[in-house]
Amino acid sequence: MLSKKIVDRINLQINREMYSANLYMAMSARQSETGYLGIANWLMVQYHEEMFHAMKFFNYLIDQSASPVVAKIDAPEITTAEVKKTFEHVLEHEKFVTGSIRELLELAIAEKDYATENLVRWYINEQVEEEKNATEILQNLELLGDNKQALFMINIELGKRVVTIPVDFTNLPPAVTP
Ligand code: OFO
Repeated sequence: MLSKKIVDRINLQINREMYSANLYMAMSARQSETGYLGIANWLMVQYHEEMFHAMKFFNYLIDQSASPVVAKIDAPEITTAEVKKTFEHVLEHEKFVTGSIRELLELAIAEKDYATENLVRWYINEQVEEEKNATEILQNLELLGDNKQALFMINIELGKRVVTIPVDFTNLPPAVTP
């Protein structure tokens, strides 16, 4: 059985994952408006990834006979459609999420909650990937230069990204199986 502290903290993380999903969906909309449909695609795939992250925690609470809470999600603040600034925002946000996941892991360890610890370690690994993806895009922008030709190429490249998570991620096997 999970402690109330752990359940509350997982519910906070569900909210943060759903905020992440909305943030990337909003960024995707801004890129579509400026014609960068490949970049918009990459961000929309990221939206699906984030909903998968949220749902994995949601299912874990269900598996543990605890109650997931679907709370109010803050509206994402997007101040620019500029591509480099957008990916700087993505990286900054992912670093925030990494910190949040680390906090959750530390709580699980302090509570000797080994099942939650196992689950959260999956997210620790996932965050390495999340930060790496944003860093690589920023490095490519640095290498190619932040000009229209470079952005055109990056737009084509990011347009190739496809969703690799299960299509129906609401129906996962027990969440402790990463
Ligand atoms: Fe982008 O990793 Fe979840 O939030």
